[in-house]
Formats: sequence, structure tokens, C-alpha cells
Amino acid sequence: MDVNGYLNDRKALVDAWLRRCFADENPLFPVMYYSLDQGKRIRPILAMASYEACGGKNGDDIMPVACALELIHTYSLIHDDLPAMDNDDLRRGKPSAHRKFGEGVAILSGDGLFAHAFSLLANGDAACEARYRSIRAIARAVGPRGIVFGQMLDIGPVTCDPRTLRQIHSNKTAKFIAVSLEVGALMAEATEKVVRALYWCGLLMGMLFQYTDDILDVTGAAQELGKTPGKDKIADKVTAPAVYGLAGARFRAQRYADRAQAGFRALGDSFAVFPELTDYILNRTH
Ligand code: GRG
Repeated sequence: MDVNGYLNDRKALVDAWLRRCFADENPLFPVMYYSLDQGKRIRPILAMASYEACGGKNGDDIMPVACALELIHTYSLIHDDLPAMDNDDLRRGKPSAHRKFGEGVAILSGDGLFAHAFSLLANGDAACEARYRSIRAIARAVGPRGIVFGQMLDIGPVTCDPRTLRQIHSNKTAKFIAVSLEVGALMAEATEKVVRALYWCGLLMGMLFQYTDDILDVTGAAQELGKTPGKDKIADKVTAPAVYGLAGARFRAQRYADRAQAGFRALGDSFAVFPELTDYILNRTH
């Protein structure tokens, strides 16, 4: 399978949908779109892939949900880059939102993306129960039992040990990747067993995603990453290489990938894209 071709095709669908959704005369929309533009779109692509693998057929049902994930993700990046958080000047290959628009407008553009995401989620005619369960799952993953808690631990102070690392990675990153897969299954009205299995595999994939993010912060180049490498060490962050060394982090990343792939394969042939996507995440360079 040509996984890069697959990702490019899906990214083009997400990009087109987002462009349409942000063509608005309200001047906050181009500001929000500035930060939204140019991501890899991994989370919406995972939601779409999961929806299709579970037999979902209606693009109009899954696109608003998939794109809402990207809005929330972008919001987290804007706030993560702020001086009060990671204080980063570069994001997605261009000046971060507060460098471009000033801190106040950057904060508001994040707030706007977050609220607009829930408005996308709540609109639409797909089966109400599936939509309601998706909204509940997303709210849980991005709230104080998910991303917000992970970020609180991430800005410290915390001890640099394996347990803290697992807590930060699972809350800050893995639960959001897991819920991306979960909502695809929920919107396709998959069985409970499949919803749970995809969430579990998504957690493993999400841990892998943050491991590769940590590793790239050590080994990557700014131009390819589109953000500033080497910042974790300077800020004394609890990362996989800080806890296990680079070789230990790579070993454990491979182990997360193996476990995720075994879980996906157990779901059957219609989920064949997921082991490939796992390999892409393991070997990614940005
Ligand atoms: C409530 C959503 C929310 C956020 C508030 C600021 C904050 C709390 C959380 C920050 C969480 C954060 C930045 C986690 C890092 C996750 C991560 C690996 C981001 C990079 O994702 P990619 O590689 O980036 O998918 P692109 O730019 O390709 O989308």
C-alpha cells in the first residue's frame, strides 16, 4: 500500500473541507485559519479511516467530526506555544500565532477554534446517539482528564521517571489519538467490542506518536519539523529520551508499534490500513 499517497489524498479532503468551513467574513476566521493551515491532519485522517473500516459510508457525517478534531488539536498547539507554556516562535513552518498576531489575539483564536469545534460537532443530521457519544468522548479526551491534565504535568514541576512519562504521554497525546479512532467507530455505529478495541489500539498508537515526537525533538531539523527542535532538553522536559536514553526510547517506540499493529490485525482485513499508518508514525521524520 502507498501510505504516503493515502495520507496525501485524505489530507487534501480535510484541507478542502477546512478551507470551505473557514471562508467567513468575520475577521477572526482568517486568524484561526492561519494556525489551522499546514498540519499533517493525522487525527482527522485516523477518524475517517476508522469510520470507513467500520463500514461508514457517508462523508458528510464523518467530515465535521474529523475536522473538529483538527480544530481542537490546533487550539492546543496555539496555547502550547504561548510564552506562559512552551514559548515557541515556530509552528507548522511559520511564526507561531502569538508571534504573528500578538498574545491576546492568539489566545482568542485558540478559544475560537475550541468553541467552533463543538459547534461543528453538534450540527449535522447523523444518528443523534452516535453524535452525542462522540461529543462526550471528545470532551473527555481533551478536558481535565485528558489533554489539559497532560499539559499541566508537562509544564511541571514533576519528577523525571517512567510513571510520570507514561502519565504525561497518555494524557497529553495518546487519549486524543485514541478518541480520533473511537469517534470514527462510533459514527459508523460499530459494535461496542470494536469501539473498545480501536480505542485501546489508539492509545498504543498515541504513545508511539508522542515517543516519535520526543525522539524527533532530539534528532530532527527545524526545516523538516516546522518547529524548533532541541527545546525539550533546554526546558528539562520529561521525555522518552530523557527517561530511557535515545536507544531506549527507540526500542520502546518499536514495542508500542508492535502492540498496536497486533491489535489492529486482530480486528480483521478491513482494518489493514492501520498497521501501515502505525509504521508511518514509527518512521516519520516530521
Ligand atoms: C484543551 C485542547 C486543549 C488544550 C489546552 C495547551 C494544551 C492544553 C495542551 C497542549 C498539548 C500538546 C501540544 C501536546 C503535543 C501533542 C503533539 C505531539 C503535537 C504535534 O502533533 P502533530 O505532529 O502536529 O500531529 P501537526 O502540526 O502536523 O498537526
